[in-house]
Amino acid sequence: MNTSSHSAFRSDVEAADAARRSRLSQTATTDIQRDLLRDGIAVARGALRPGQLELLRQFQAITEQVLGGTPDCGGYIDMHARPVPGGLQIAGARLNRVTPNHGQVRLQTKGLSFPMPGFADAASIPLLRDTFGWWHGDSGEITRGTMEWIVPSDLNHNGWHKDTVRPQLKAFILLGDVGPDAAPMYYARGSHLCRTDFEAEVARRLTAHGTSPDPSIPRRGLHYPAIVGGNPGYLSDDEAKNDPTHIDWEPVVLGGTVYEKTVCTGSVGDVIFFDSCGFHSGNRSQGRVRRTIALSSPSNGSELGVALSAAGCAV
Ligand SMILES: O=C(O)CCC(=O)C(=O)O
Repeated sequence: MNTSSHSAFRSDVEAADAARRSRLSQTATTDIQRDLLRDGIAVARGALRPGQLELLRQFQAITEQVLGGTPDCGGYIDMHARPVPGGLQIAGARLNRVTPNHGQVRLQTKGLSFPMPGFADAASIPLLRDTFGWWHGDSGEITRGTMEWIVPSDLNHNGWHKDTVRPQLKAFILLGDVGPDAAPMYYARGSHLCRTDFEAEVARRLTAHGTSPDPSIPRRGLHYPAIVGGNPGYLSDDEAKNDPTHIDWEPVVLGGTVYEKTVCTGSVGDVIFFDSCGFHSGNRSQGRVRRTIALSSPSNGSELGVALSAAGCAV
């Protein structure tokens, strides 16, 4: 893409985002939807009953057994399994450990050759379908799930960052209780609206570099992306406190702006929806393991497709 088509692309993407926000605010009917638009985050307590999570929780527990115990290091799980009548036959699972250890373990639906037991049932409850459907203007199908464990480590897996410059909905289902010692996520309320110069500056860095590491940005901090060279959506320690030693509910200062924050503690069955173009941060486990599944629907291409076509790009 040359410079002029890149600017045309940006302005079309911005127009598509503004159109989407306007559609969302006109069609919001629930408190969850209104909270999401205002704060960038909304918490639905007790959204899933224990019975609706049983298969997912059993699968997470069996994965731990096959691994030989609760993971003690961050990394990615490869699982070899196949569906058999009435269940799943698991031939083995392996944890590909990361160095340095950041404490985050992931098992992704997209890397499995079989449907993750319980995923479709949990993802199809009306609250999740309706919220994703409202957000994307479609049937609300959730296409991706990442089962996660956050285990104790010396390094935070994810300091303060924006995932994208464009609105993007994610949801966490808590598969176990999450107290302050189990790495609750932090979210800076209102930061998704990109109203301050600093928010705009981080969005500009992300637009310019995408997710490629940008060596011109100082990357200090006791969090994994700062050490391995994460993308410019991550804040360095001069801009944010990336590795708090204890969890608190005080406002947070990011790039000089003070935000109220949401601390994502909760009980099994709670669902936390958030717009990941706002600032959010992982935390280190202070002893207890966090068990969650993160849901998203990244295949939504309709509005981006319109913007790309308008900018003369093949889609
Ligand atoms: O797992 C967490 O606490 C942080 C999640 C996060 O940073 C993300 O989903 O982008």
